[in-house]
Amino acid sequence: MRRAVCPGSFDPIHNGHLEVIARAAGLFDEVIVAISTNYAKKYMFSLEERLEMARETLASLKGIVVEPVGAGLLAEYCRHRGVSAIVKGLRSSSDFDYELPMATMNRQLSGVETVFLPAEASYVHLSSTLIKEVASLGGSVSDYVPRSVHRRLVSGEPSSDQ
Ligand code: COD
Repeated sequence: MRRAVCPGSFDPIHNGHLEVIARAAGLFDEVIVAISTNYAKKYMFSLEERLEMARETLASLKGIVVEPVGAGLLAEYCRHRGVSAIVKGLRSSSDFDYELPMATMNRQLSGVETVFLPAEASYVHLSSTLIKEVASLGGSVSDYVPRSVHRRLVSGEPSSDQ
């Protein structure tokens, strides 16, 4: 079985992420959407909420598993879970410059390859950070996030553990 991982904070998951995850599911037998928690980082949504939003949104797609990934090395997680490829979406050359050293390091650490998929043109400008900023200032983000995320963004309720 060819198993891949799409790692990220997904704070929150948006249509650019979803598009890459769906394409990855067409290339691999199983795709793990691995939601990370970095304790040095401040999230808008708790880990439970980020897992819930991803699961609600991806429920209809076959071959996708959503799970949390701890604060340790992604390479170690890949070895432990029998993952042969990390799939990342690339929006720009600066994404590539940021990702390339990590891809090389992950391959040297555990033999896992990184597969880069070019971002869909209509989502190339999307980031979770920009979406949260636009939503917090009253702009419409309904074209950019799934319904379960939109509902939480517009309710403006802070997550319970932040
Ligand atoms: N279109 C397409 N793809 C997109 C878009 C978009 N509009 N926006 C984001 N993406 C993709 C990118 O590939 C990104 O990597 C991924 O979605 C997740 O995005 P985010 O913003 O949710 O995730 P990040 O950047 O916060 O996640 C970083 C990781 C957790 C992946 C990274 O820090 C990591 O690998 N950490 C593990 C610790 C580790 O092993 N460190 C050593 C590395 S060698």
